[in-house]
Amino acid sequence: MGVSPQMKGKVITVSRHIMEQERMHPEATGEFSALLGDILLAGKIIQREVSKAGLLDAIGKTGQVNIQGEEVMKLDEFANRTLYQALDHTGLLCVMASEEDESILPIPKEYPCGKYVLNFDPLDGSSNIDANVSIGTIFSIHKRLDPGSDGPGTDKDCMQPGHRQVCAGYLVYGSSTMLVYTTGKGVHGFTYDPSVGEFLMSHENIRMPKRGSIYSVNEGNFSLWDAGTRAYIEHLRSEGPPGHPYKSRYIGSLVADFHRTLLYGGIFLYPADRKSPNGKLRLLYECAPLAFICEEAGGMAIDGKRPIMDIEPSKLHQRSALIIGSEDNVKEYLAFTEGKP
Ligand code: AFP
Repeated sequence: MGVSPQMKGKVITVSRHIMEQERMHPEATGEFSALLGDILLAGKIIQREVSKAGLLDAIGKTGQVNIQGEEVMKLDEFANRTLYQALDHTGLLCVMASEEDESILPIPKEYPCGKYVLNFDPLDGSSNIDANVSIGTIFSIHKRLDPGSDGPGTDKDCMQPGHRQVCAGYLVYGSSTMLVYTTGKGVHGFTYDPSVGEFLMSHENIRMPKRGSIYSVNEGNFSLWDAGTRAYIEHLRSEGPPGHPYKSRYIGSLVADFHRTLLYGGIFLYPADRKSPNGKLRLLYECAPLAFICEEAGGMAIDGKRPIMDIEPSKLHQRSALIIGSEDNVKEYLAFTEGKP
């Protein structure tokens, strides 16, 4: 990772960063920059509520169950509504899909439709809110399939494979709030400065270490995994790199576990198991966007066999296994599961 540009006396906001990148593309209309700006506006509002969660009656369960069969918490609903309302009227999107909603989210009839499609997980890791653990918003942007259309987008627009993403990113609401995003030209991190109300570049061109010594997995599921995955985790427990045993870290909040893996290297696994034979995490809202970021930073992301970015979704809420992280660690996992350690 390079020296923070702020250290060099430059203050780079997200809009300046995009503008500088777009200068290299004279055909750019500035619409994309506006779209990211609106996502960030929603992110600022969500982070404000997240930071107040302990003070207000905002935490606690609503008692409802979302389509994944999980309990919905009040902040999930708030984040979901905030993102939709920040983006429904902009004329930039033709459709949205959220992890919290069973069907696609159409643009209201009174507003024009645009050329982009947004998939998002409004508040990932929300079962951790009561414990003050870092949580996040994950987003994935595609172009609509029919560039000539100005009508409403469809399920198919939302169900494109990861390799067609034009942007992916996440906001992590932790000890500070950060945006990490890629448009396929490197991965960049911006930290929110509440005193100026802007995200300022703090991590330029993030590169994931080629190998790391941290593994992250819910080991409570050990007995449910296949033999290869069990053998791999047993290897990490017992071996580790010479003189440097592996460390185990698992928060249970994907954005936070991934963010650490991106910066420090290592591997995060949510493999398929007997309880969740197709994996637990959602392809469109969690796996594909993080896979785009990971690959752009030099890492690897697979579902156990195939690259996540190659998977053609067949359902809006499709689940997938996810093995993601430093290239050497993911290759080593593959060697174990393919029986060639
Ligand atoms: P919640 O949003 O319900 O907290 O789920 C979080 C999550 O989707 C993802 O962020 C975690 O990595 C994963 O689930 C944790 O799952 P386990 O509790 O099964 O380990």
